Amino acid sequence: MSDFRSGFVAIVGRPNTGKSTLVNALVGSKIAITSHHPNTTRHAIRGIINNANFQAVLVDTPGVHKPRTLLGHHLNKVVNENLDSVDVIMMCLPANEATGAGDQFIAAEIAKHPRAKKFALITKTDTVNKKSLADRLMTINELAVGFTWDEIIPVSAVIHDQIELLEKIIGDTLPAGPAFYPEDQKSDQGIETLICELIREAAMRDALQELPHSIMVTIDEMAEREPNGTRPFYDIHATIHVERDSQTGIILGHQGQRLKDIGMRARKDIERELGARIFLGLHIKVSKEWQRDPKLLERLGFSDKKH
Ligand SMILES: Nc1nc2c(ncn2[C@@H]2O[C@H](COP(=O)(O)OP(=O)(O)OP(=O)(O)O)[C@@H](O)[C@H]2O)c(=O)[nH]1
Ligand SMILES: [Mg+2]
Repeated sequence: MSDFRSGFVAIVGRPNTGKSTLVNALVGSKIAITSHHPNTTRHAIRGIINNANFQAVLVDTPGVHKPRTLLGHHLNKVVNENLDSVDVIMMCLPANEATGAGDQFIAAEIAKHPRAKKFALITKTDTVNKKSLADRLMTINELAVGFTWDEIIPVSAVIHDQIELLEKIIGDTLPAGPAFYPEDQKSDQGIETLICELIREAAMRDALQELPHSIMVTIDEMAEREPNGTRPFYDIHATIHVERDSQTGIILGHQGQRLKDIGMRARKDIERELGARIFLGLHIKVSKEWQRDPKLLERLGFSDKKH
């Protein structure tokens, strides 16, 4: 009998705690966009670790927070739905931040899933010294009320510290079972979604305070050109949606320079992920209050039925 192992691992935590960066490090490929702004991740994204002895399906989730908009409610719902059926729950707690009410809320949610193994990951360990890490360990231990952490593992995705160890622990923890996805697949995300995400990441990068939350990206058209050379060539037209008229100017920048920079950055990332050359045409549109519009949210995949 084969001793192959497989299973689902949910990555949860407050916004900005390093969940997506960690998933990318574990999968070894950029499948989820990251930024220093909270609430970067908006959908549950599956990233797949394919090892000779196991397949782990990591579910990167949106950071849990107090929702202020319909989108915010959907994000929290996505997390809860994803906790129901997983084998392992990993909660990310940054080494350089204290435990807060949000963490207690998440820990209480985790406690409702007795079947799942529970890991606390102290993320961003490169930002603190040994002494603070030891203190942080104590507070994280106390966070588990009504359950105990199966492991508390300090990691740094940025300097790749303890990532291999974490991968090994995940593999050892999963139950016996066959692979869920083909072994060359790294994510469940469609290519068009990934393209939208990479454009959103580029647009978010130097954006100020609340603008990142207002940005949403859709693809208008994507077509492959007649083959001419060794690498495929795609024409892609996408729209960057913002919520207010004033935000159009911010995205455009002086003489359209900011939009050009966004396009250049996104094009590089997309070409790398597609293994193809592309033309990227970016357009800006004001979609007022899209975060509060149930119809628009549903079109974007934030419906009650899907997640
Ligand atoms: N120094 C350091 N920074 C990190 C590390 N991991 C993530 N970060 C930074 O922390 C910020 C947030 O990272 P994300 O991976 O986007 O966090 P997230 O938890 O997915 O955030 P949401 O999707 O908004 O919930 C980014 O600026 C990352 O570069 C780490 O190991 N070390
Ligand atoms: Mg994220």
